Amino acid sequence: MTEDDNTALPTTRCGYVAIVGRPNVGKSTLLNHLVGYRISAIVNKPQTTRTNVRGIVTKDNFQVIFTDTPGIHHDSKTLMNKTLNIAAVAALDSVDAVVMLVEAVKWTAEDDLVLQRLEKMQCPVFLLINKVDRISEKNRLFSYIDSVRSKRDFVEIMPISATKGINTEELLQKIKSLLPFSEYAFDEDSITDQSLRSICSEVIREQLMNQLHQEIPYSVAVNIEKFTEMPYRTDIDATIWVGKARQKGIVIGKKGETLKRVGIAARKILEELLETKVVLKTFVRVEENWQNNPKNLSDLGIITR
Ligand SMILES: Nc1nc2c(ncn2[C@@H]2O[C@H](COP(=O)(O)OP(=O)(O)OP(=O)(O)O)[C@@H](O)[C@H]2O)c(=O)[nH]1
Ligand SMILES: [Mg+2]
Repeated sequence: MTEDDNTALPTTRCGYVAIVGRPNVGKSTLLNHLVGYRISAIVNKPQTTRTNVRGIVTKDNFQVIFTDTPGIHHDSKTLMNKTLNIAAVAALDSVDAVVMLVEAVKWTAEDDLVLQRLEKMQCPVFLLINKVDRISEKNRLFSYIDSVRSKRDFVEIMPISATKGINTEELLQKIKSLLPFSEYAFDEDSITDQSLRSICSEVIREQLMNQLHQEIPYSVAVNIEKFTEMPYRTDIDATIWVGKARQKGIVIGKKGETLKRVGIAARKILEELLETKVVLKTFVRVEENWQNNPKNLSDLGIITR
């Protein structure tokens, strides 16, 4: 390399980071917090995220492209379950760093499964102990940190809170210091690879998952049939798929109450997101056993190839 080439090195840093962990540990919450936008669905139930979702942070002189992934889990009952695990592992391909999330102060068999998936990774792996805002006895946290130290050679073990933003700025700075010097891969104002249409579909699914119980949250999918942006209004028609005929009545609820609640909550969020009036129409359709149908999964963007 000549001296001239040296002086031509970019002063910016840019790189790719995968966010992985078992279901419900707070991966999507962390992504949304870091980006400062509601990109990924957040629900207090496992297996919320169904596709890899990119969120881009551009700050000072660096850019990080984070990928939020579906929770890595043991269940492989359906083709969708298997696809989620495959997607999470695929996100590890050619990243500059990985952040693995666990929940303070637990360690489960699925956390071990995540570690196994990371076994061959050569890049730095952070262990983030999330939800520390719930831990009042700090000694419990310290002994937990000690107990996880031997699990792998982590570049850093950090207690964080994705909801409260505890240590998240420190995390960004540590990630930054590991990134290669390079031009930005995306425009400075890009924040995601997701279309507005799919972000809106995820808002509706998030509200459905919040309102539904037992196996139903995992049996619904949302397909946007119409998304028409007009100067003062956006019209959205969404079809909610259920996997079995008996689930349709549960989603609609007595006198349509459940679906009405979901519609009101989703519309409120959509109006804030789109900064316009939203007319949301929802329809429920039985798409028998869609979780095992490759065509259905492909239409929903869950199978990408
Ligand atoms: N108290 C507390 N709750 C949190 C924190 N981070 C996330 N949560 C909650 O944990 C639940 C799961 O969060 P998600 O971000 O959907 O978790 P996830 O890891 O993306 O889950 P999957 O997509 O199912 O794999 C939600 O109820 C969040 O509000 C945190 O720092 N503190
Ligand atoms: Mg998620």
